[in-house]
Amino acid sequence: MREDIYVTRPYLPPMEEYIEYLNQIWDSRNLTNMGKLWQEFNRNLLKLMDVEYCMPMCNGHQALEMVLQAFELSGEVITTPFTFASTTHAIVRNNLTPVFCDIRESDCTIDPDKIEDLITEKTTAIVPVHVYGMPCDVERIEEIAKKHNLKVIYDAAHAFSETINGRSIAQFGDASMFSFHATKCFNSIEGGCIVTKDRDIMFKTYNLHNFGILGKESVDYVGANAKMNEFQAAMGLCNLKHLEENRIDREKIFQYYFERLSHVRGIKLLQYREDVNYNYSYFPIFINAEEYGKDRNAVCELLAKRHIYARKYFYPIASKFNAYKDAGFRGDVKTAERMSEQVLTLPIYPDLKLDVVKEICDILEMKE
Ligand code: T4K
Repeated sequence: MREDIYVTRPYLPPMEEYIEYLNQIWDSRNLTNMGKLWQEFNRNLLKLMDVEYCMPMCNGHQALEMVLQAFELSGEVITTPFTFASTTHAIVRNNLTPVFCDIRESDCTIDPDKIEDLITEKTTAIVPVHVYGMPCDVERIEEIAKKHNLKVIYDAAHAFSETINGRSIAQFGDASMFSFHATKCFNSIEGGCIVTKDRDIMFKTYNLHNFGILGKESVDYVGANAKMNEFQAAMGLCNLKHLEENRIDREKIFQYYFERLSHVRGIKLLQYREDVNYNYSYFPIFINAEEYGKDRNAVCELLAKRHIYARKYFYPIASKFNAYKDAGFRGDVKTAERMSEQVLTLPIYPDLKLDVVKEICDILEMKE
């Protein structure tokens, strides 16, 4: 019998490549606190993303929380509910109020046409999400932010290494957070980073992530511990070497799904742009029960019976979280609600066999 199939599987480099770095750690006895491997990893990230400042951290969530704190925001932050729990939690844990903006049907990112109506005198920032690695409308968002004097902090957890019209996605907004979690297209076991062109924000985020310590005898901010250790940095360094070959392997799977599923009645795919170099981390499909004849949950169960574990990323949407049920956060998000009830993200990872992808497409085309 074939193995169980999950929505993703972490890429692991050849073990001897990791062991080379482990030898360096054993020699140096430097395990954490911005050591040599962390520094080397950071230099490589800076080059790859073509940004002024970058800082690897223990995970993407902490990175987002810290950078939001560094901006010293107050009041309301406009964001999307169509995302992982981390985005809104990072806002709420900074004592900010999320205001939910609806998404575009074409790519599930925040709808720029709906942002301005939500701006009040309390609004201080926009936190859009490049969900599934689909770039937000960065130009429109920048225009709106400039006009209303708002900060833009991207949750770019899914968008590592992407480019828009040849330009690194990391260059947009006042700052961006990328996740290097095991389930992402690039991993440092757990991990993430912040990028920005603002020197002061980077300086402050750096200090915040190390307890707010400024010098050996000076603690200037109420920080936390969000440091990336040397074992994580080592995995990041190994995996960077395989980034492009992995992207190419995922692209093949993406193309196969796309060709087979784009014509299935009742299944909708997102609109992919010619000018974006995608990382192909996710393959979301949207099932219209009336047209397809089965709803999303039924399809999910059908696949699970064959030991194929697709996921409902992102259901429920953040505005429906139990955690926020008494919070009264505002926002009319009908498109996000509908899309989240229809979505199923299919397995995609570099070594997923094409036979399995074919099997999934056969099931979805109801040939079996
Ligand atoms: N913003 C956004 C938009 C995000 O999507 C995320 C994280 C963040 C912020 C925060 O970034 P981090 O702090 O995580 O760096 C997973 C991930 O844990 C999470 O990182 C990710 N988003 C989210 C979309 O997916 P779960 O709870 O669905 O993961 P889990 O454990 O169910 O894993 C999914 C599948 O992956 C499993 O069925 C099997 C496979 N898997 C997983 C792990 C951890 C493996 O094969 N090996 C593994 O080690 O959240």
